[in-house]
Amino acid sequence: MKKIKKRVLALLMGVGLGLGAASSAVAQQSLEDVMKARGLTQKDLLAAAKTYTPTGGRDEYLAFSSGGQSGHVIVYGIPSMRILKYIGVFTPEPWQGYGYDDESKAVLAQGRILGKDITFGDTHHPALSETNGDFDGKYLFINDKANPRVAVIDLHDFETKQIVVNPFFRSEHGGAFVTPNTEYIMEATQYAAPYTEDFVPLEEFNEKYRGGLTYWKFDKKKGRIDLANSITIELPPYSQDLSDAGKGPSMGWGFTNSFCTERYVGGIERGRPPFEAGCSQKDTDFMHVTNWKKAEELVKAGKVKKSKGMYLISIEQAVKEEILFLIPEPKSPHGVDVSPDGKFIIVAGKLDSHAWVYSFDKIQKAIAAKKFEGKDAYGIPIIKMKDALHSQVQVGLGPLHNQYDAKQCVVYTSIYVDSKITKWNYCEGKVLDQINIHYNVGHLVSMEGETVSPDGKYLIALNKLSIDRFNPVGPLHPQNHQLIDISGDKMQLLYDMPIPLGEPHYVTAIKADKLKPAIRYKSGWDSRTDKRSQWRTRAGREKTERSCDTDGKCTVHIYGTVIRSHITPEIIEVTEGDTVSIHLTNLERAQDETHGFAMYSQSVNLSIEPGKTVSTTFVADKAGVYPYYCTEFCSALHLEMQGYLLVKPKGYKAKAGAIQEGQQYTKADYDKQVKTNVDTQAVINSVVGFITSHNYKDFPEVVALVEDATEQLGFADGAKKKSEGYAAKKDYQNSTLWAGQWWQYQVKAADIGLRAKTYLEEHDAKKVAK
Ligand code: K7E
Ligand code: CUA
Repeated sequence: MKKIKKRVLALLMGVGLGLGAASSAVAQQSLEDVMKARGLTQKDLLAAAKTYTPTGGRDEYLAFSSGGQSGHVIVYGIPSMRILKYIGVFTPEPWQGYGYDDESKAVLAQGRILGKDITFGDTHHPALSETNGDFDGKYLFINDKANPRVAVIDLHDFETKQIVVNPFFRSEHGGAFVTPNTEYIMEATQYAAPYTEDFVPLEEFNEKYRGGLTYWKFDKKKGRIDLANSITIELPPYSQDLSDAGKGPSMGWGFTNSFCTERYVGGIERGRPPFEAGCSQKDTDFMHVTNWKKAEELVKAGKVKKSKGMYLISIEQAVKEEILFLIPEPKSPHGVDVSPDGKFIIVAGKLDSHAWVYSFDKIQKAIAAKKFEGKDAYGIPIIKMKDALHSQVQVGLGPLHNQYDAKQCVVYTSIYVDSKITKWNYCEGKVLDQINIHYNVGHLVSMEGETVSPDGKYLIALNKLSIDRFNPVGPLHPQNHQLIDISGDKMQLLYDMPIPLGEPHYVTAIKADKLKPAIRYKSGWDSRTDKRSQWRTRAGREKTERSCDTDGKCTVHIYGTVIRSHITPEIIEVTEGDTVSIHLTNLERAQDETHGFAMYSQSVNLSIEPGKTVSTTFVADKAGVYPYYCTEFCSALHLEMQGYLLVKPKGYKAKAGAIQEGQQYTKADYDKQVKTNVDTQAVINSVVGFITSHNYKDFPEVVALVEDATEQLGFADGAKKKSEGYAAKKDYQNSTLWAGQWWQYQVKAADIGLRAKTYLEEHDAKKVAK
């Protein structure tokens, strides 16, 4: 205690730590010295200069990466490649309390399948919401391949708000892809399965197994997917793969790849050739062309029946209404990507060395003229490849995905087998440049490359293998994202970033200034439903309510608060067998003042950001003592942010007598504490003097800090009055303790004031006449 006081006071007095000497020693080292010592070339230095972001610096773009098997989303900055956040989506994430508080458990519960909790997701493709074909920075969607689900993340707070389960599919891959005004989110199956929940033998694969494509309706006002107005188009049991939505002239249409149009069913253990052989026999597979605008009109005209809560268009109806067509595409294709102007669709065939460029105009002409080469086994008209193709370009062995540049007609294709990126011109069919990748690149992403106006600038290769790029950490290697400068004619590799969290199939990158995330919640906010929480409470209104039903089952609701640095209540008493619901509201208004809440043996960890109200509910089924505490180091007295849940045995009779303090205080103790407080106040006043004598109002960050400090000083004043009240009654025990609390608030105010002072100094604030 004494030591802390001394240290804080030393800081307040501005005692230096001798950093000046150390920094001058660093300055004596020249750039050449460092290059020599670390074996760096001029090229390395240039790359470093293009990515290095000095302290306090910001990134130009933010990337949202799939977290693969982790079921999360990873957020990082470009070009610094610094990871900023993992967002819990399909999987619990304790730091955010995701899956540990009642509110987020309800979100995860939306993703239950066949009555089971699914606490894992295989995330593949994140997609940002769009307005007029451009990213608007409002929402992010991501799919789960293992369980056919799509999640909605609100970029106002970077939290998962909704999970929807596809009622027809048993797996999916072709999601999430949005239409140009986020009217719909596309999600296509991968492995065909019956639409019914019963057993269907594989002998009936062709007749009863089905693929499909769901257009999930997005309600932009509510920020939620609207199942009741979503549309599923039944598709043949081909393995549908990725999708993309048309734009510009192709607005209203969607494009979905497929593989295994052979409809082969394996059985290696029965002596049958495996799936991989049977699914790659034909020279071509099918691109599915769907007209969602027309499907929507059919729905509006009342022509589409509902099934499992949404609209379902059968293959038969889709053919009859001319909203579904097929076009042959290169064998076992992967990416399908619509050009920024909406005129071309590029498909890369994994088992081919070509990228195929289709012309939307030609596709439309063939449809208008009803010029088809025939029908597939399900009666779907097939447009002749030659009638739809613009060109075929040799880009390398095993092309997978495509991303567009800001430069006209320029596209980048990931070449998996050759471990390369190929830059080429799709209008003229000409390869422009190639760069080696380490190794086996899957997806690639350029800045806003999926929109009507790509920014170019950077490209990231998302590699399947990292092999020798990093320090070895055991047989399971990190993933490798490689940053490439594409601003010039030649691509330049800038940086390798290891990602230690699942296979990040796809990334989408947005201009950072389009995002406007909140700093705090409105007070008493349930962030998962985006409404004021029914469990919120305010300072001084904390309460405990216990109610029992006729069977004698009791529930205790605790309406509590957290603020630097105490949890109210600090002592909770319940009886064995009670259901306990603790609801905590963070009263802080200051930036970054999150408190946590963890408790012994209950698997509870809450993250309570400023303004938020979160709850945890459990049955106190065993009598005992359960300490709880704050898990965020929120102030110097953070360790003291603690409390006890006391679970009393049934029928327990309280013992007589009060809680005995370990220390007894006298008038001398009281006087000493008051003197410290008076001295501290003098220092605070000098810091306040410094701040107010400068143009601090020109710095919103400092204004916020000053507001916070003022609030702390208000609390200090309250404690001071209590302390003086007890002193007047000569109760030096309570007067000393409250004087201590008064000092705690002063320390917090001083801490904040110093942060404000440092900020002003670092930003060369001007002195102003008062
Ligand atoms: Cu891994 Cu888009 Cu799922 Cu390709 S996907 S690599
Ligand atoms: Cu709140 Cu530590």
